[in-house]
Amino acid sequence: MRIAQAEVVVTCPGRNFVTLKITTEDGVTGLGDATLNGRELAVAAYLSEHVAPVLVGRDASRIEDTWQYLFQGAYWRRGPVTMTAIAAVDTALWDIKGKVAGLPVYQLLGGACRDGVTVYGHANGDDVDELLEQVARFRDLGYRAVRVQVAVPGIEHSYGVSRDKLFYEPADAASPTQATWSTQRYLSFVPNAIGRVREEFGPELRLLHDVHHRLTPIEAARLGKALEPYGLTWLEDPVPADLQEGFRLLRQHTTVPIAVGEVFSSIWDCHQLIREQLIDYIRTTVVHAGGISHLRRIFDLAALHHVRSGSHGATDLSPVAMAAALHVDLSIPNFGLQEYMRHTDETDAVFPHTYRFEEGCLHPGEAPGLGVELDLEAAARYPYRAAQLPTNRLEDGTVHPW
Ligand code: CS2
Ligand code: MG
Repeated sequence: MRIAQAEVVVTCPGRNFVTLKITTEDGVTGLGDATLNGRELAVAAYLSEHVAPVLVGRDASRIEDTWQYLFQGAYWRRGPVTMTAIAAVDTALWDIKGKVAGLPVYQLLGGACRDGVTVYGHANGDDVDELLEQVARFRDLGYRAVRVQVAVPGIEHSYGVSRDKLFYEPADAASPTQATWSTQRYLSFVPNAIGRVREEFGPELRLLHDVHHRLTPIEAARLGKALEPYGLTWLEDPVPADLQEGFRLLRQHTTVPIAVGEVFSSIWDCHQLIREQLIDYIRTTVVHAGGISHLRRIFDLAALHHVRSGSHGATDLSPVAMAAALHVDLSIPNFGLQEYMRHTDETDAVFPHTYRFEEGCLHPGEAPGLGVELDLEAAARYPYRAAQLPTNRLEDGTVHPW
């Protein structure tokens, strides 16, 4: 089963997506998401210039061998662009293997470990009252877990607060939007806001909060302690995770569960966090961390160390990545939670899919492969539009993590 063609499709049905489509000589097709928000064309060029030419003629059934060939063969290892490109190839080959076998990918991964994949949505508000309304809306839609974000008075463009409440798109301009940050204002406002949500919705609804890499370990420890009474499922990206041992300090001070990993591209970015049990949820994704094969490797290491999965699932990951994530989520023993931000109708029309949301859970469906297709005609109606993620500065003008 040789690969006959590998095409890169860039489309913008509301936001940019890069998709790799691999076709075998017998006409079986497989899809892989290759979207890296704000850097889409770098991955598209990596794939079309350097990867597609060496895929043609290779045996499509040799998934692990192809992964190793692309990873070790490039010499320049890791990094988000490389790992997103490899992920797209890996995912597309799993899709093909499933279609050839006539089985959904989760069956090839060992079969279902649960009936559905519990997901969380994003409730956010310009103030606490609007946040409470939005949490109620998500609860009424059937969600059992909700991420809560609120605008902090005095902070312009607070992270996680969106205009359209169902679809969150931070890459909102061709030149990065400028946001501001004040740790003092944030720490003095957010714990009470989350306390109000817990008080209003009772103990059962699972609540999460994303700090988006903005605190130092000791500041994050203060936040963690303040949030302990509200029983969060997780506190996400409390500090930038470049320094893995930085989490030790935070861990010594608080019992709030910690989740990190959406910006990681490999097991080497998180092995210390996992081995030392410095985190509770690893949030690597199928699209940015080397595909289904490498994500499984990370989650297997995590399973040994009491760490659960919590894959990133923002709107800037296409339905192809969402479907692939669901097959992995369904089949691993240490699944924790899956992020689920809905796509626009235009995106869903470009990527028709079999996964469905019911009573707070997603299920990938029973179609062979991933259960997602790419409508090329629809995709062609939405040309690429330059869009970058915001940057962030302190009140005195110093650059700070966004
Ligand atoms: C976020 C993302 O979903 C999340 O947890 O941190 O929205 C992130 O900001 C975007 O994926 C960046 O592209
Ligand atoms: Mg996040």
